[in-house]
Amino acid sequence: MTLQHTAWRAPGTPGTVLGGVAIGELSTMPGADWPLQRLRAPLLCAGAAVLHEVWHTDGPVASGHSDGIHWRRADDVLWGVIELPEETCAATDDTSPLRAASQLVYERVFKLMRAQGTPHLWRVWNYLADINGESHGLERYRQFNQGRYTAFVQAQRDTGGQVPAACAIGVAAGPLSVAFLAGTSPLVPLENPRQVSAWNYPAQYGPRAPTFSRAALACPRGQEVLFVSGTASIVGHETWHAGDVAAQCEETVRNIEGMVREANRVARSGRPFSLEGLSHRVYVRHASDANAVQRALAPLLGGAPVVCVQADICRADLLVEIESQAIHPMPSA
Ligand code: 3EB
Repeated sequence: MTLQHTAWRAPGTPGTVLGGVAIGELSTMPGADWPLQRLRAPLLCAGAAVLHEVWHTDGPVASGHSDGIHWRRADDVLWGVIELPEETCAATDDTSPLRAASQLVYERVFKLMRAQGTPHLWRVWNYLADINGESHGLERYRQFNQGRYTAFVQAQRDTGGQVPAACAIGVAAGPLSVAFLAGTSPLVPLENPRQVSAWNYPAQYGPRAPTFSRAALACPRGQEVLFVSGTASIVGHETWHAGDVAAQCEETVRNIEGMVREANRVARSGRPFSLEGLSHRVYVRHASDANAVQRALAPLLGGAPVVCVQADICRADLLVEIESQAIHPMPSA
C-alpha cells in the first residue's frame, strides 16, 4: 500500500481513502463515510472555508465502529477518529470530566489497536476545548495529560521513550477529538537535543508530563514517514520569546530543523528529509498575528506547503506551534 498526504478544497477524491481531517469553521462540517476528524478552527491562509487533508491508500480497506472510534485499516496501518464530549464523563473527587474523558479515549484506542494487531501508536492528533482554561484547580491541558498518562500506564505502555509523535491543541468548543495512526511495525522515536524530552518535563508544567516524542519515523510497507510533533518556541523546557511571535516562529523552525537532522541520522529511505520537503500545519493563537507569522516563516520554509489555523497552544505564553510531516518511498530491495 501507499500513503499519500494531500490537501484539496472539495470532498471527493480518486483512490481509496484511509481517513483524514476537515479543517475549518463551518457550522455544519462536511461528513464522509470514512473516518474524518473535524478540526473546528478558523483557517487563516486558505482560499476556502474548509480544507481536507486525506490519507490515501491503493489497497483494500476494512472499516468499522468500535467503542465510538470510527476506523479504517489498510494492510499494516490503522487510522481512527474518536470524539468524546467530556460532559458524558463523570467527575469524581479527584478526577475532572476532561481527565476522565482523556483516559477513556486512550483506553479505547489501545483496545482497538490490540484487536487489530496494530500495537504501535505512531501519531496522534489531540484537540480539546479551552485548553488553557482552569477547572478543578488545574489547567485543562494538564488534566488531559493526567488522563492520557494513566491510560498509557494501565495499558502497560511506555510513558517515555517509545511514545508517539503528537500534538495537543486548543479549539473554542466541542468534544475531545483524537485521531491516530497506528501500525504493525514499531516507530523510531526521535528527541530534540535542544529540548528536554516532553515526557521528562519538570513538575512545574503539571503533575503528569505529556506523553509524546518530538518526532517519529514510521514505516508503512514500502515507505518511510517522518512525523514531527507539534513544535513550539521551547528551548530546554522553557518558553523563549514570550510576546514576540516572529521570534517564536524562528525558534520553532530551529527546533524543527533539529528534528530533521535527527531523522536523517537514522532514516533508511535514502533521500534526506529537509525543511522544504515537509508539509507544515501552523497553529496561530491570535488571528491578528497571521500576517506576521507568514512573513516570518516564508523565507525559512522555502516554499513548502503551509496550512495556517487559528487555535490555542498548550502554554499560555506560546503564540505559535508548527507540526510537519513527509513521506518518502523506501528504495525497493
Ligand atoms: C511542547 O513542546 C508544546 O501534549 O501531545 C507539542 C506536541 C505540545 C504535543 C502533546 C504538546 C503535545 O511542549 C506542546
